[in-house]
This record gives sequence, structure tokens and C-alpha cells, in this order.
Amino acid sequence: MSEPQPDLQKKVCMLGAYAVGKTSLVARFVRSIFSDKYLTTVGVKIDKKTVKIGGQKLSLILWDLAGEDDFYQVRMSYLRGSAAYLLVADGTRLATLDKALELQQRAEAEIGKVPLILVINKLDAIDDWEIKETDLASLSETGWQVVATSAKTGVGVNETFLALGQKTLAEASPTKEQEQPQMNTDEHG
Ligand SMILES: Nc1nc2c(ncn2[C@@H]2O[C@H](COP(=O)(O)OP(=O)(O)OP(=O)(O)O)[C@@H](O)[C@H]2O)c(=O)[nH]1
Ligand SMILES: [Mg+2]
Repeated sequence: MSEPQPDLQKKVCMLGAYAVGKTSLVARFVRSIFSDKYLTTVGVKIDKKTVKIGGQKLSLILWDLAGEDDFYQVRMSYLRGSAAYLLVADGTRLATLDKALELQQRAEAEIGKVPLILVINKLDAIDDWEIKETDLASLSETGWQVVATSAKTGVGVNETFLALGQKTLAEASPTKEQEQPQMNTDEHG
């Protein structure tokens, strides 16, 4: 009989401009629902969903941060302890991509490099998209995974959260060396 594996918990944040669909993506992922109504997030809202990745149970603690606008600056201290984050833009508003990139720089300054996925949301409204392939081309050197989603139809949503969860596991994997090699002080060896 194999021992049950301990549950892992990872904090992940939703980061982006206002009204890009951060809350809607979480609602789609956690509760399989969508609403056209826009209820802006105040501060932060925390949700949780447990997924299974390669036999490993992983609880994602989802920190849905209020989006940034002209009057509200995201408090980067919310990101502390995050294992990864989704950087969300709204395909129908090019300015939200610039905002996402600006927030990413501030996030990295606060917590260093952690895995992220750049999400271009509102794929169902692709006819109105201002963000084009060419706008994303310059990001190829970052090595970021870039995905298109729709919180409305659900396209790409589960896959994206699972991929982010996977990245947090890959980061924590024991095969990845995190410690400095130690001197062997074993005199009997
Ligand atoms: N068509 C379409 N609308 C979407 C999608 N996702 C979100 N919306 C709409 O966009 C608006 C904003 O969605 P929210 O999820 O509240 O956005 P948010 O990023 O959490 O906004 P803040 O909390 O203010 O930062 C709402 O009216 C949603 O219904 C999508 O995939 N497609
Ligand atoms: Mg919100």
C-alpha cells in the first residue's frame, strides 16, 4: 500500500488592468459560471480549488486582485508568497497589454522571477480584438507562455490554470537544484 501523498498548497495571483476578466476567469474555473455584469473587485478576493496533476493533489489558493486603473494602484505586497501568477489582458483593449507588462515589472521587482502565463482574455469577442499577433511578437524572448481564453465560453480556462499549477510543481520539483552543493564532511566515507 502506498502512503497518501500530502496535499500541496500554492498561492497564485490574478494580475492585470481593471475589467480584463480576472474575477470572471476565477469564477469560470472554480464554479463554472459566468456573468455579463461587471462587479469590480475591491482589494483582493481569495478562492481555492484543488486539482490533480500527474497524481499529485494541488490546492490552488487564488488571489484575485483588484485591477489597476487611473485611481487605484495594485499593492504589490499582495503578491508576496506567490508561487506563480496569471498576467491578464483584455484582447479588445490594447492598453491592457501595456498595463500587464508594467505590472509584471513591478511584480518581479517585488517577488523576483516566478512562473507566469500571459492570458489574453475575451477570445469570444475576437472580432473586436485590438491586441494582434504583432503586439505579442516582441514578447517571444521572454519565454512566457501566452494563451487566449474566454471566461464567457470557458475556452482555454481550465487548461490555463492547470498549466500554471504544473509550473508551480515544476518549480518545486526536487530535481531542480536549489541548494548550494555542500562539502562532504563525513570522515568515515
Ligand atoms: N465577452 C467577454 N466578456 C468578459 C469575459 N471575461 C470577463 N468579461 C466581462 O468583462 C467585465 C469585467 O470582468 P471582471 O471579471 O469583473 O474583470 P476584473 O478583471 O475582475 O475587473 P476588476 O476586478 O475591476 O479588476 C464583466 O462585464 C465581464 O462579464 C470574456 O471572456 N468575454
Ligand atoms: Mg475583479
